[in-house]
Amino acid sequence: MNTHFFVGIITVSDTAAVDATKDVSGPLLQTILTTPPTTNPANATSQYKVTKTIIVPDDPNQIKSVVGDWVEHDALNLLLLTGGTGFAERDVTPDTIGPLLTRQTPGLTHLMLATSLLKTPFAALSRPVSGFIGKTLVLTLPGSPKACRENMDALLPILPHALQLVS
Ligand code: MTE
Ligand code: CU1
Repeated sequence: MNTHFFVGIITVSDTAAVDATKDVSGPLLQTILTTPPTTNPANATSQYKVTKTIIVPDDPNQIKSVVGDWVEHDALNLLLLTGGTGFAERDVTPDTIGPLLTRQTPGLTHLMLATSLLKTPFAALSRPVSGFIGKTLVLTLPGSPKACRENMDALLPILPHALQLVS
């Protein structure tokens, strides 16, 4: 089956919000999702179209406003956020997204943490949440490119099936 999934990517970072060239993880996530099947077998039966990208500072109101706008107007199948999942005071991404979710997907959160912990114990310092806002699947990834890569390695094989179930 050939399916198209529409994707939005939000980079949450005070640093990248003032200097977009500091955003490595946002573009990396886009590259991972749109890498052709020959080099990324997990993408073989699906095609991701990244239709929305933005950088916002670690600010709950700005995160909420973008997520609300995109979910309402852009019919996204998947919404990825990267950054702001840690223990610092300004890390507010999961706390902002959590209350917006209409259905939790604890299995996906578990998958992200379990596979990440096999790579590094520092994965315990991320506080990811995941779930649906309506029909949009929302995942909060850590900020580092390495962490994004490791999380996507775990998620990519199951994402098409997950997204097909609700589309
Ligand atoms: N997860 C994976 N898979 N690989 C990593 O290197 N780094 C951790 C963690 N999750 C890491 C990871 C570290 S060091 C931190 S501080 C937290 O993610 C939070 O990152 P964030 O605040 O940038 O979201
Ligand atoms: Cu860290």
